[in-house]
Amino acid sequence: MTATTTPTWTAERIEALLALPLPELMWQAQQAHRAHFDPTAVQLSSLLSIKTGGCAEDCGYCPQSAHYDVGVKADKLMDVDLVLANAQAAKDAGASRFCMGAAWREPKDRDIDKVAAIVEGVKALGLETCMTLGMLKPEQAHRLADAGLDYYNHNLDTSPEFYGNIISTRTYQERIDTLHAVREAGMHVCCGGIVGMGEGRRDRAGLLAELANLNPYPESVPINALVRVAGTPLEHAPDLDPFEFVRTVAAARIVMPRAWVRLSAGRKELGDGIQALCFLAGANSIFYGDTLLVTGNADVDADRELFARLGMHAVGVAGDAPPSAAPARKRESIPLHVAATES
Ligand code: SAM
Ligand code: DTB
Ligand code: SF4
Repeated sequence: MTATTTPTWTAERIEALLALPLPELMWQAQQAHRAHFDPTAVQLSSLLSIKTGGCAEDCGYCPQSAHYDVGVKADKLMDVDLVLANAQAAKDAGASRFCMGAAWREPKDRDIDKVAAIVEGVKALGLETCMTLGMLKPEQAHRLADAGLDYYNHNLDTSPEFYGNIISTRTYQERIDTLHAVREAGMHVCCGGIVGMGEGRRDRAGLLAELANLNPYPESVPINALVRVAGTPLEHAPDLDPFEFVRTVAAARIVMPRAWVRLSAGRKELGDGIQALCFLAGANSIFYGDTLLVTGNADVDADRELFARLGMHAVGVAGDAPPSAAPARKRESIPLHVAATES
């Protein structure tokens, strides 16, 4: 009997996928999608910033970095009651997962006590929980897992080669170390990146290769389209052909066939046509609700209308959970200046 080997996705192989004629790439992605998922079903995650602004890191895309003058006020950690009210509203609106983000380089040990109480409260509402709090030490990851945290989001953002153009205060290896700590603690990994920061196709392939070769690969893969915020170093990042975004989603589906591939930041700017192509390319999750962390998201009514036009539907953890009511506004989306895209 011959031993089977796990295929290894190299950046070269993925770059070749990205270069396929679009109909061929879409066909391969659709086959991978249909092997594991209902292609008409989309999972809804709702996002809340539980600690906004004033972050010590210098991520060049981020409106929450203290290094840039963007007009985002630094807040302290939100009270648990307010988080729970937002979580209930997200659940009522049809979300199955509640994702909470904090603008920290890394949480302090005393922060972990507070966020553990938040995790317990949100779980008790019957929602899946996800947090993104920056770098984690192994013992912090274990404490979050013990509190019942289902997913931890920590993105690699781009290829190892391009990374140094975007961030100087945290290394690629530190991100991988946090992902290992999350995995070791028994939580699901949510890890993806950003498209449109001036990187090349080879960098998009390099990011996907890093993700696909995590063993196991992430259960959840957010693909963000850069939101160009005035005041950040990437404010004037060059326009990217939106079909490159579609290609990236399709390749993500092929190399991580069982993952939830999430259309994340930048959906509003992508427009209905490109989003529809992304769903056909294997995207099966979105961030749903008025705001992302501090910038605006696609409108919930527009999302419902788009799903209806495409004959698609929302799924929850325990079966279908179609959106029933608009989520309550959690905080005013800050009127940051977001540059228009070419599409
Ligand atoms: N501070 C934590 C961290 O960096 O891990 C958690 C929050 S951070 C905002 C989560 C992710 O949001 C980043 O890794 C990045 O991929 C994405 N993100 C931030 N600003 C963005 C922007 N302007 N456009 C697209 N994605 C963005
Ligand atoms: C992810 O990959 N995208 C989300 C979530 N993980 C935390 C954040 C998007 C942020 C977009 C810009 C903002 O509103 O701050
Ligand atoms: Fe801080 Fe996260 Fe923004 Fe980087 S992406 S500046 S770590 S909040």
